[in-house]
Amino acid sequence: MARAFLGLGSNMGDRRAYLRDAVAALADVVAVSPAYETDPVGGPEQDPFLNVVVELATDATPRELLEVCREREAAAERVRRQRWGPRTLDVDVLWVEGAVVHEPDLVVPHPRMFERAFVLEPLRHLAPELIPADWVVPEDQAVRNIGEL
Ligand code: GSY
Repeated sequence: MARAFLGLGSNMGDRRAYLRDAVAALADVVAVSPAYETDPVGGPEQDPFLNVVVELATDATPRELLEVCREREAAAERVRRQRWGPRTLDVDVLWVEGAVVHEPDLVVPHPRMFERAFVLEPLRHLAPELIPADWVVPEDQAVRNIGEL
């Protein structure tokens, strides 16, 4: 069994429901971070996201986890009209214990996770040892803990 973390975000429609439904459908969930309301990072002007990080104890490979992420996005009838634009659900493989992957459609650990407050602040509740010692939330990435999902 490996420890693994997935990042989930939504900024369209009933954000909480999209996240709750996705988490409920995941196998091997060990813990769910508090939900964070977060400023959008990148892309066009858009509404704030709700983000959570989920911890799994899993035998799945990173690629199998990517498939799980895609299935959850499809189940949310993911709408995304623009690259980096608003979406009903985004699910990313963030980190898998012992795994380093560099493939065109899958990079693990996630290449931008250590720059993103919407990942690191929820992750801090589950795996504080993964947060860089010098990490501070950038001024342009406001995040607010809104409690249990
Ligand atoms: O990469 C995940 C999708 N995404 C997000 C997100 O989940 N939260 C915030 N705050 N900004 C984002 N920009 C993108 S793209």
